[in-house]
Amino acid sequence: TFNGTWKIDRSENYEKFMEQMGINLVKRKLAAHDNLKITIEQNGDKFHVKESSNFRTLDIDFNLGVTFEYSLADGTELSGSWAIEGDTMKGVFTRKDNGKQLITTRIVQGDELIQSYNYEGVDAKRIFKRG
Ligand code: MYR
Repeated sequence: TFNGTWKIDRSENYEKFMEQMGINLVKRKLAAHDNLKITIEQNGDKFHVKESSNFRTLDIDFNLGVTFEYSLADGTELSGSWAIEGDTMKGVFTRKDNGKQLITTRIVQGDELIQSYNYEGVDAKRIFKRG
C-alpha cells in the first residue's frame, strides 16, 4: 500500500533531470534540498495527496485514470493521470507549455517509496522513507 507519510531521504540524478526540465541553477540548488514530504491516502480509485516542501504545501485529489492538472513548484503546468499497473503507480503527464511528456512511477519497496521520473530521455529517482 502507498498509504502513509513519506519523507524524502535521497535522490538519484535529480539534478540532471531538473536541468533537462529547463530549471535554472539557483532553483535546482534549492530543489535539491526541498525537504519534500508527501502523505498518500488511497481509497479504491480515489487518492488524496498532501505535499509539503520548503516551497509550498498543497492538497491534490485525483482518481485513477482521470486527467487532472498539477503545477510544479516553479509554476510549470502539467496535465495527466495516474494508473496502477501491478504494484506500481504510473503517471503520464504532459507539460502544457511545450507538449512534452513527463513519466513518473511510484513503488513501495521494503520501507521505502521509490518515485522515478523520466523526461526527454533523462531518468531520475527520489527515494522516501516512512516518517
Ligand atoms: C501526486 O500524486 O503527488 C500529484 C501529482 C504528481 C504529478 C507528477 C509529478 C511530477 C513531478 C516532477 C517533479 C520535477 C521537478 C523538476
